[in-house]
Amino acid sequence: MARNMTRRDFLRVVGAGTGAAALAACGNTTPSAAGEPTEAVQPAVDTAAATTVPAVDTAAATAAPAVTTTAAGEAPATSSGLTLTYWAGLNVNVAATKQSFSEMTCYMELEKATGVKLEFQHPPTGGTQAEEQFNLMIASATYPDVIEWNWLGFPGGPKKALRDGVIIRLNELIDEHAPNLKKVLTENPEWRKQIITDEGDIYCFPFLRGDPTLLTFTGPAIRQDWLDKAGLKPPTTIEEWHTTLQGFKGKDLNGNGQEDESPFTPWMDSGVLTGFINSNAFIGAWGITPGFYQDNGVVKYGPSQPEFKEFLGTMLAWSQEGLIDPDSFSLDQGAYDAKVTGSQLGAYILRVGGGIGKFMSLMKDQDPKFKIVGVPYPTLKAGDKPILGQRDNIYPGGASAAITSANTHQVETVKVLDYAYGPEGHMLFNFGVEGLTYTLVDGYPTYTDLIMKNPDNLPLSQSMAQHFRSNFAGPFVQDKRYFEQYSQLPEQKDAYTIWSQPSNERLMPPITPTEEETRKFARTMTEVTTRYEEVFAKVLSGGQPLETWDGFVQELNQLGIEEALQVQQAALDRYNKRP
Ligand SMILES: [Ca+2]
Repeated sequence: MARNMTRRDFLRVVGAGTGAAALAACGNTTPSAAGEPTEAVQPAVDTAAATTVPAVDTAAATAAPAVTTTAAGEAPATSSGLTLTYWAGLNVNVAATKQSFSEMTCYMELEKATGVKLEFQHPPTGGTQAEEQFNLMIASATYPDVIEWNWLGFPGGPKKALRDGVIIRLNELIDEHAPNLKKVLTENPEWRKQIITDEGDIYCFPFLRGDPTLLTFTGPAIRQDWLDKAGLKPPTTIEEWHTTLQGFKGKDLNGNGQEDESPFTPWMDSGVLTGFINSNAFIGAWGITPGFYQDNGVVKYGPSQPEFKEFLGTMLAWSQEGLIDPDSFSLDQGAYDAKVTGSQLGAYILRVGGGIGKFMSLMKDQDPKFKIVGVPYPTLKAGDKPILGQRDNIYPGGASAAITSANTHQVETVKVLDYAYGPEGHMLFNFGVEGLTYTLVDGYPTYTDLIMKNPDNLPLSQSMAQHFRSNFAGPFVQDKRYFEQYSQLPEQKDAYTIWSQPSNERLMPPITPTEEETRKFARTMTEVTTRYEEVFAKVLSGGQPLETWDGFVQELNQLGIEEALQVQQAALDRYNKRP
C-alpha cells in the first residue's frame, strides 16, 4: 500500500475548503475556484534605509523611483535598482499567453512603482511538476529570495518551514515595514488568526479572499429548462430531489427519441465521491460532511457517523431506481463534459465558473434554451435552512509569498510585497491599470473591453491573467468586484447567492498539524482514503450491499481513525487558542 501522501491528498482529507485550497496550492486553480493573487511592490531599493514605508498612494513621493521610467523587463540592477528572485507556480491562465509573471501588466507596473525588479522562476505547469520542483528546491537548500506556495501543505506545516530555516518569521518586519498588511491584519483579527502559526508567527504575505462572497463557488445545480418541460419546481429537500429526479426519468427531455439521459450524477473532477467532498451537498442534509468536521469544537469524521449510512442508503436507492447515471463510476472530464453538453444529464454538482459559466457559454449558440441554475443545498425537512455547504477559508493557503532565509534584502522585499495590500496595489493586482484595463464608473472599477471583449477573443480568465491576478491566488486581498464582473451570467450570480446560505459552522478552519502529527495522520489516512473511495463506489454501484458499510466503519477503527481524529482535534484546539 502506498504510504506516501501528497500535500494535495493531505489537504483533501483534512477537510473543509480543501478542494480549493489544494487547487490553489499549485497555482492551477480552475477559474471558478479562483482566488486571484495579486502582488505588489513597494518601494524600494535605495530607500531601504528609510523607514517610511510609504502609504500606498504616496509611494511615488517617497520611493524616489529612480527606475520608474525604465522599460519594463529590462530594468538593470542599477545602483538604485534591486533584483529579487521569486519562485512561483505559473497559473495556467497566464501560461496560455505568457511565459512569465514578469510579462504581466501588474508586475511591470510594480517594478515602476518600486524600482525593484522581480526575476521570476516558474516550475513547469501541469500535473505534479510544480510540487516536484518545490520538493527538489527544498531538498537542495538553495532558495530564491521569495517563494509562493501553500505553506499549510508544507510537511509539518509552516512552523516546520520556519524551524528548518527555509523561510523567516515576519512579525517584526511587518510591524516596521509593511504598514498596509499590518493595517489589514489589525482591522481583521479573524484573518490574522488564520494566517499565523499556533505560536503566533507570521510566515507569509497571504492570499486572502477579501469578502464572504468569494468563499463559495460549488453546489447542486439543475437544468432549469428540464424542470420547465417536466412541470417541476427546483427541489429543496432530499425528498423533493427524489421526486424531481423521478420526474426527469424516461421523459426524453433532450428530445432525441432515445432514452439516453440520466437524471443526476455526483461525479466531479476525479470520481463519484469527489463531488460530495468538494461541496458537502446532499450529505450535508444529515448534518455531517464526507470528511473531518467539527461539532461545537469536537472533531468528527463523517464516514464513521450513523448518518453516513443513511445518506449512502438514500443515494443507493436513487442509484437502484436509475436516477444516478451508472457511468458515474467510470467518467473522466472529457466524457462528463460531453454528457453535460449533450444534454444527457439533468442535475449535477458544479462550480460557478468552471461549471455553470463554462457549460452555459459552450451551449449558448447551440441550444439557446439550455439553462443550468444553482439550487439550494437540500435539507431533510422542508423549510429548514441548510447548515452545510461548500465554503472556502478566507485564507485558503495557496500561493502565499514567504521570504526565504537566503534573502539578503529582507526589508526591501517586505516593502515590495506590502504594496499589494495598500490602496494602489490593491487596484493594480485586482483590476490592473486605470484607462487600460479598467475605468472608474461612479467609483466602481469597471473592466474595459480589453478584458471583457478581448480583441484576440481570449476567454475572460486569460484576458484577465495577462494583466492582473484577481482570478487566481496570490499575495494580495481579492476584491469581490472582480468576481462580480467575472461571473457574467445571472445564473452564476444567483447560484452564488443560493449556495451561500449555509452557516457552515461545522467546517474546519485552516489548522496546522505538527510534523509528527502530519506523519501520524498520513499513516492512517492514506489507506483510509483509498479504502473509503473504493467501498463507497462499490456500495453505491450495487457491487456490495449497504450493510457492508458497518464493516467499513469497524475497519476505520482498525486503520487508526481514532488517531487521525486526535491529530485533528489537537490542531483545532491549538487553532482556537491562537494568540
Ligand atoms: Ca433522449
